[in-house]
Order: sequence, then structure tokens, then C-alpha cells
Amino acid sequence: MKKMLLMRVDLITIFPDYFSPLNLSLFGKAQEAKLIEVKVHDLRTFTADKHKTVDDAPYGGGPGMVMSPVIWGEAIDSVLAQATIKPVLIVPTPSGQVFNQELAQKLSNQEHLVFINGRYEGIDSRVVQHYQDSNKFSEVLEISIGDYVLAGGEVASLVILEATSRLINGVLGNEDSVSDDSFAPGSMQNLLEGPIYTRPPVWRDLNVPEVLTSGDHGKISQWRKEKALERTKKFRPDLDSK
Ligand code: 6SD
Repeated sequence: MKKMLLMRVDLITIFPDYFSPLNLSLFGKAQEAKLIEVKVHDLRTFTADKHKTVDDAPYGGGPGMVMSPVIWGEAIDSVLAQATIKPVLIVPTPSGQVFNQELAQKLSNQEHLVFINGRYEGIDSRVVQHYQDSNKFSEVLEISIGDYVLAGGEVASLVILEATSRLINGVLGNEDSVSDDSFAPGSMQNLLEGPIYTRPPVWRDLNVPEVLTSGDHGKISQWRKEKALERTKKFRPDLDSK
């Protein structure tokens, strides 16, 4: 298949340097290959005051500061002005829907993702409300990467992008290794992956399980299924391990 631009990604942040890892490894290569185009936007370039203020005190009181909807509106509209289709807006937040492989799969089929990254106590809630009501985005997704609190959205955006980009055709070196990951839809039926080994056959007194060197592929599959079930029961009893 001919290679072509498959995804455009815009990220808006007050810490553009957080996204330098996107120039490394698989994601860096995908950019060089023009499969993915990434642009990082500094939120402070959309401020009007000499101190480049992006935050203000919360209405109703309480600790910390809230990010201004005025600045965010300017920044997001400027990204939209460069868009050729309605993008998906992604808002990392601990109070969003929990990210998983299914959502990564869905995002990997999108042509344009826009990530807005909060800091401080977060972004004025009218920003999400406005873009949900606006028809400027095909979808607005508030996404949590897990039940813990980060200092800002940047690391969550990186997690979402890494899980998503490796599912794009031609981004992963070996197209096969995608489908049998733990959690990959259609892999080992929703089980965690069991133990894996390579050479040498003995390392620090530890042997590679004999079945794996037996050449009996029926027995090997059966053993792997058993180990996957064991591990799933131990660490993820919530998963379907019938
Ligand atoms: C202030 C943010 C944005 C703060 C976050 C997301 C998850 N899963 N944990 N924490 C988070 C996102 C925290 O902006």
C-alpha cells in the first residue's frame, strides 16, 4: 500500500517541551515517514497581557487556580482554523471516561486529533461545554488514563498517543505483534499475557520451561493459555477469565 498522511495531531500546552519524546522511536519514525503530522502549540502565545497569564482564581473559592476559557478559546479556534475536517477533541482529565484498548483502536482510525492539556486545577468547564455544543469537532472526549491524579494533562496525552499511534497501519514495525497483545481485541480472549523467554536456556540458575523447547505446538498453546489464566486471576480477577 502507498504511504500517505494518516493522522494529524495538534497538542496545546503551556509546556511544549513535554512532547519532545514524540520525536523518538516509533512515533518519531512515523513523523519522518509522513504517516503522522504533529504540531505542538504554546498556549501562552494566545495571551494578550505582558505577563502571559493563563489562569485566574476559582469562582466559589477554593485552592489553586483555574485556566481561563478566553485563552483556551483563542488557542483552540486557531487550531481549528487550520483544520481540513472536523477533528476529535481530547481532554485528559481524572474525571473522564477511562482509557482502554478499545478507545485506542477507535482513535487510531481518526484523521485529526486535538489534545488540550490542563495545568493547575484544570480548565474552566465552559470550554468543554462550548465545543460540545458547537459542531466544530466531530466528538469531544474527556479521557482519564487511570484513577490517580497527575499534575497536568501532558503525560496522559502522551500515553493516549502512544497506545493509539502504534495501532496505525505502518507505524509499528511488525504488523503481527499488535494483534496478540494483552487487551488487544481478539487476542487471548481478554487475558493478561503470560511469561515470555529468549536465550540463553539457563540464566542465573533459572531454566526456560521445557514445554517451550519441546516443539509440540499444541502443548505450547495449551501451556500459554494456562499461564495467562493464572496471571489474570492473580492480578485482574475483574477480567473475564472463563
Ligand atoms: C490539570 C490535569 C489533566 C490534571 C489527570 C488525568 C488522569 N487520569 N489523572 N490525572 C489529569 C489531567 C490531571 O490538568
